[in-house]
Amino acid sequence: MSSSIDILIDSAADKDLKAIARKVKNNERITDDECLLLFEKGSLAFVGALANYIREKKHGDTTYFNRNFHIEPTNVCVFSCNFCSYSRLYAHKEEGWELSIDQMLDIVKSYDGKPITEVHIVGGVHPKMNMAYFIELMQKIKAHRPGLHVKAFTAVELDYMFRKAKLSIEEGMKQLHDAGLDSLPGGGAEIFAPEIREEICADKVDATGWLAIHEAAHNLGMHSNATMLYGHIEKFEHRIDHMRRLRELQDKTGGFNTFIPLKFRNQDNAMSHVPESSVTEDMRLYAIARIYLDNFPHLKAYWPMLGRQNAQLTLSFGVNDIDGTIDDSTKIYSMAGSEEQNPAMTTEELVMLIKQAKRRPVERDTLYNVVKDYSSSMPLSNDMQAALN
Ligand code: V47
Ligand code: SF4
Repeated sequence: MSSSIDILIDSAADKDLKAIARKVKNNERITDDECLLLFEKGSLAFVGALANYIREKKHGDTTYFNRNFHIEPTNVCVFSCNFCSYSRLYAHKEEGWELSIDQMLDIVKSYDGKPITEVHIVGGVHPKMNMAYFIELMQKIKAHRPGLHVKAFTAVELDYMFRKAKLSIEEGMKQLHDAGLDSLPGGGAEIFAPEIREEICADKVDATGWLAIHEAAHNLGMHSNATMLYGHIEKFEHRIDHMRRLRELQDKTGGFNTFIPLKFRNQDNAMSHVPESSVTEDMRLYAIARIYLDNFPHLKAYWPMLGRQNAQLTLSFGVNDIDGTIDDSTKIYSMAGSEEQNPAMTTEELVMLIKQAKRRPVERDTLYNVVKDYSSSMPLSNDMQAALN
C-alpha cells in the first residue's frame, strides 16, 4: 500500500516539486532555490501535505502549549520601528508605562500557588532600564520563585543594554545568566536582509548582532527562539535569506528550540498602508518554514496574533506548538490590531482547541519537557464536550 508521501510524489505534476517531495521523504535538506520554488509554485495542499508529513514524523499528533505569563516592563522605546504600534518614543514617555522592580515582582507574586512554569519578559528599550536594573529583577524573581523559568529580553533589548554597560556580548550574557536569565525569546529578528531592515526598523540591532547574541546564549548552554515578521514589504527571497541564516546558526549551535513566524498586523502604525497577508499565504508560510528549517525541532503559531481559529488551522500545516495560556498582560499585539484584543485562554480552552483539530494536547515547560499529557486526562465541561463533537 502506498503511503501519503508516495501518493504526493506520484501525483505532483511538476518534476521539480516531485523532486522536493522525494527529498522530504528521504529526510534530505531542501536548497534555497527549492524553497523559492515552493513559495512560487507550491499549492497550499502540496506544501501543507509535506509539512504535515514532517510534523507527524517528528511529533506525531502531539501539540504543545505551556502555562506562562508576560511582563512588559515598559512601552517606552528609544527605537522607532515602522511596524510597531506599541512603543512610545522616549520624548513622549508620558503616554507610556514604566514598571518598577517592585511592581514587576508583584506581578510574579500574583501567580504564587498557580501552576505556571514560565515568565516571558519583553518590552520597549527604555534608556534608564539598564543592566543593573534587570540583574536586580532577575535575582529577585529567582529569590522569590527559584523554579520559575525566566525567558526574557529580545536581542534588541540585550544589544542596547550591553552597549550602554560597555560589555561584550559574552560578558553581558554571562552576567544576566548568572543573575537568573534562563533563555531568550525570539523577538527583534524581523527580516534580516539589510534592504528591508532599513525600511522597517533602521535603527536597531542588525542581523549580525541579533545572531551573535543568540549564539552567545547558546554557547552558555541557554536555549532561545527565533521569529520572522512576515507579510509586509519583504519578498520570498528575503524570507528564505532569513531562514537560511537561522538554519546555519542552528547547524553550528543547536540552541534554537522554536521558530515562530509573526504575521504583520497593520493597525495604528507607520505601515498601516501595507495590506496584511491572506490566511492562505499564512498557512503556506508555516508549511514552507516547516519544510525548510529541518534542524528546528519545533514550529510555533502565536495564537494571540493569528487568532484562535487560524492558529488551530496551522496544526495541519506543520505547527506543533501554540504557545501558552497567557493572560491579558501583553499589549504589543492587541495594539497592532491582532485578532485577540484580550489574549487570555484557559488551559481547558487550549486543550479543546487542540482536540478539535484532532491533535493531542501536551503541556510542556519552556524546554519542551512534558508537564502533563491531556489526551485523555482532562474532563471537559459539557459545553466544551459539545463543541468537540
Ligand atoms: O520583534 C511588533 C513583533 C515581536 C508587530 O520567543 C509585530 O516565545 C506583527 O518576538 N505586527 C516581539 N508583529 C514578540 C516576540 C514573541 C512573541 C511570542 C513568543 C515569543 C517567543 C516571542 O513582535 C517583535 C516584532 O516582530 N511585532 N509589532 C506588528 N505590528
Ligand atoms: Fe521598540 Fe520593539 Fe517597538 Fe521596535 S518593535 S519600536 S524595538 S518596542
